[in-house]
Amino acid sequence: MANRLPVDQVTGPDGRTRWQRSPGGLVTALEPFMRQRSGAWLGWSGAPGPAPAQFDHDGLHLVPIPLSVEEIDRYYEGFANASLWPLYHDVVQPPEFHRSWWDSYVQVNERFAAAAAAAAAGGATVWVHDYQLQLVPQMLRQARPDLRIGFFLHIPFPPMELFMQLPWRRQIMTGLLGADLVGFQRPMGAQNFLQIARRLLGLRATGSVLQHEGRSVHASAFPISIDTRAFDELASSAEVVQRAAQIRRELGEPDKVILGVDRLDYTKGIGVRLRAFRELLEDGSISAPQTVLVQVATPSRERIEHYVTMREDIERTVGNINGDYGGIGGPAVHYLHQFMPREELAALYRAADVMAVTPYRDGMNLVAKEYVAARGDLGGTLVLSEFAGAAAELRQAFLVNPHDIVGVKTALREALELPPGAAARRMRAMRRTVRRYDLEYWAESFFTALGERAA
Ligand code: ADQ
Repeated sequence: MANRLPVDQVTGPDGRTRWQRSPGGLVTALEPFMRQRSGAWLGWSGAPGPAPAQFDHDGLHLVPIPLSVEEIDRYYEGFANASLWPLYHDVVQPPEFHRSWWDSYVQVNERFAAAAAAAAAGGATVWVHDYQLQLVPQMLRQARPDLRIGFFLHIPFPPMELFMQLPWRRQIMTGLLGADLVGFQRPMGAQNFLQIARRLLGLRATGSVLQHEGRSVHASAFPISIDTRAFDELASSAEVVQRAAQIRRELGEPDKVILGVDRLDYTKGIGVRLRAFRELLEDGSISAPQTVLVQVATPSRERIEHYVTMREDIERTVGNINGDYGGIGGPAVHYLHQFMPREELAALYRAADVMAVTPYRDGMNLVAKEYVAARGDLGGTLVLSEFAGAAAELRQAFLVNPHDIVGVKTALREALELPPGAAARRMRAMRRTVRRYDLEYWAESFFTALGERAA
């Protein structure tokens, strides 16, 4: 169960509607996993109003849950994305708290819990995902004590000092404690959760196990990953390799290509990257169009004000850089605000000399892992923020503090200048990590731990 189903309803040019895979990290991660199992995926269809009946799509059984226009506004864009999202990402933007948003969050969580209670067989396992549904575990346990309940948080779980700002901190904690197992991306998330449970609720903890209402609740880290083998295969296919060469031709055969791929979100540090790139051009360390930056920014949360102003800022900066450093038919920054097929993304990864991933805070960041998976040719270097969960595993990347612009510039320069042999050594080591700790490993270890906990 997740806020969103893995599909969107789209209307074709002929006026007929059909379902199409939806973007985002959670869907990318879970879709291949669900495909291999029987079971249902419960979530919102992405459109307001009454939900369509349950249906099968491309090997998945989908159960749509309705959201009204007002709920999309208050529960989703309000409480989930303007209260919890910034609060859990180190308050890089100030979170807003409104009681009407909270009331809607409770109401929608009740609806999701009721839908899971109705759909689950006796003694079934329910896996609840992410910050939109933190109250569901407890609600579901009340309705269906026979179920085994796991919860996984895809974004960071904040330190106590920040979490304590939340007016409904007790309710959120109690909601999560309804699960048998609460999973986080990094050990720090689990530690924060355990500390808050002890200090705020006075619970007893032994290691990573809390005692709550006569039950044990286990909290631990399960770093998410990708279907590495599938992505590697895709990126090594003749079509993708050819397309990568064609992309470089279309870019005007530059010496070096730097790439950024992100949802257009203020946590992702797109502005940091642009600033560093601009300063490198300014001080003559690089020049355009010999070195270009390709920035793919996926449209995201376009009705939320912060996102609108951030997009304007980024697009103005791109315009400034191109005005100052571009030539006719040769921009310094190639900026694409659009969704892309997986093949095209894989070709871009394959065409890039340096992948720049510079979030201020990120649960994991699958783009970093996809880039590594795509480089079966052992080419390319990765510049990665220390504040992305992926930094704990991809130690051979050029790790940077995105708040330190000088450090980001230095890392970009070093990554651009790294000799191919040294780059290949780093890439080989990172590829070993993402091949071993792939999506299947993640899901299996979560399920094994859940089985052991609830047995
Ligand atoms: P996201 O914040 O969405 O995920 P991320 O992990 O980087 O971020 O995943 C983005 C996904 O979308 C990647 O699979 C990427 O390939 C895809 N994508 C990006 N731009 C695209 C485009 N233009 N067209 C098509 N696809 C595009 C949240 C958390 C992350 C966590 C994931 C999974 O914020 O920290 O890693 O969940 O847990």
